[in-house]
Amino acid sequence: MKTEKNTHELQLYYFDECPFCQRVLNYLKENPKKVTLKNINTTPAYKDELIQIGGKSQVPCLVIGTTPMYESLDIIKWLEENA
Ligand SMILES: N[C@@H](CCC(=O)N[C@@H](CS)C(=O)NCC(=O)O)C(=O)O
Repeated sequence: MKTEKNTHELQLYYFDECPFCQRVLNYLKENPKKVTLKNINTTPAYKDELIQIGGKSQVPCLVIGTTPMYESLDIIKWLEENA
């Protein structure tokens, strides 16, 4: 159940060819949220950023404030409940 609304900035690291990323992007298309999209293939600096934040380049990764969350289904569930 939704209790408090998230106040952190949200950033989604992804790349287009990743089916797990598409799962999250499709969810966002149908449920627009204030999330900054960062394509790690078209902007290599975003990949470096992602590795700095979470220590790996796995996508999709939702960064909530400064905290990385991996796993597409967990990300969608979190967005449903908090964003
Ligand atoms: N179970 C994960 C799978 C994520 C995944 O396998 N992502 C691939 C791209 S499609 C990846 O980032 N591989 C590179 C890595 O793990 O560093 C999810 O549902 O998000």
